[in-house]
Amino acid sequence: KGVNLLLGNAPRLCRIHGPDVLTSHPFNNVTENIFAKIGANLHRRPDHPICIIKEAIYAFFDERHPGVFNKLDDLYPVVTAKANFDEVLVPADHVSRSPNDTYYIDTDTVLRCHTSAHQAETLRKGERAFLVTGDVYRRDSIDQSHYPVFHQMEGVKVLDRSQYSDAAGGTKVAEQELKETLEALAAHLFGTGIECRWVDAYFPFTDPSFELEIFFNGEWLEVLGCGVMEQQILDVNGCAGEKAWAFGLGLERLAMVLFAIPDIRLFWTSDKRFTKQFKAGQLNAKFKPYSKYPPCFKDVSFWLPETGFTENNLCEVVRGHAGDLVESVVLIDSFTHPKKQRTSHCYRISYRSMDRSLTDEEINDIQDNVRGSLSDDLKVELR
Ligand code: FA5
Ligand code: MG
Repeated sequence: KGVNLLLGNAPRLCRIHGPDVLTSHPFNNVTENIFAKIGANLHRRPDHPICIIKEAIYAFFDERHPGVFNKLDDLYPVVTAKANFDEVLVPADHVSRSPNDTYYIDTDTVLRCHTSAHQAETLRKGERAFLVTGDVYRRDSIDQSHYPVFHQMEGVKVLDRSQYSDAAGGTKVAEQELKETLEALAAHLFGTGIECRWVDAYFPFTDPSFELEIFFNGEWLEVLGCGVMEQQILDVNGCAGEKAWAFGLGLERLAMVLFAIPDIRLFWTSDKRFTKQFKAGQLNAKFKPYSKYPPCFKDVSFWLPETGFTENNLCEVVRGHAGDLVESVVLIDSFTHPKKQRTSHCYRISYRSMDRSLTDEEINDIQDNVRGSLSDDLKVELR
């Protein structure tokens, strides 16, 4: 079949610059179901929860800093690797650059994996405070809060010179203003009854860096990353010597907390029982689950190939066959055979539709296809 091991079962054809231009490139790892999501623009459908939360965040910034933030929500998700990585100082050997993590159209072109891809170009256009909202794409694990296509809102604000006297002072002021702003945003969205905590983090483009987590459904859920922008990004993009802060919000995660949406796949359903529960401007809706259908668990065990194995490739294979019927993929056992020096993994795949009951037959078919691709494309030895 000539399938690149590293890239799993990717098709080799992808439209890039609009509907008429097709390109094929051996590095392309964009699968059909991912490709089909481009242009869905959930963040621009007024009655969709992602758009509702976007508007609520806009309202917060308009109230706090009237007329200051410029809002962009229609930047194309196909960007250069340079914009996605180099311009935000992602090191050449950083894991996020791997085709295990990022969807590549060719070696120089990716589906943006974060809205930070637009930081540098927007600064170069002369913007000094802006919000960039868009769909982002990542090869990632599968569970209730991870989906390969999701939405982020990037916020950047360059400080006024009058706010600080030297670089160190500017960093302090930026950190403080950033944290105050995001805490006020959380209070604006969720009220003060919500439990939040700051966690130290690392991003190549900020220093210091933080993540904000919210306690939701019995767990700490990471909702955003942020920090004081690296000086170099400002210096080479028309803001020499200035100070700025930046954040990247996960809009699905925020919407899950606000509307009590238990599973990230629901954002993609067209089931009226979901969509009719949300209306533009209504921030107090709480999702009422329609009857929960039973999950079906399937375990799959295999010896890892000597050529290497990554969980993201497994997840991509499962999504390729199951689409949104897969709820989670969890490693439940791993051991290395002492004599053979080979490692075996056992994964539990949970299948569940949010809209209907599944039949044994359709799940068995999907599972057979998954097993087939695992051995044919990922070269594992099924047990
Ligand atoms: C970033 O993407 C940084 N660009 C954020 C940033 C911007 C930091 C500006 C500093 C300055 P991270 O990979 O942590 O960071 O993702 C940001 C948020 O996106 C996460 O906190 C989470 O809310 C959301 N997110 C990440 N992966 C997924 C996923 N697979 N599905 C749904 N939401 C996700
Ligand atoms: Mg993170």
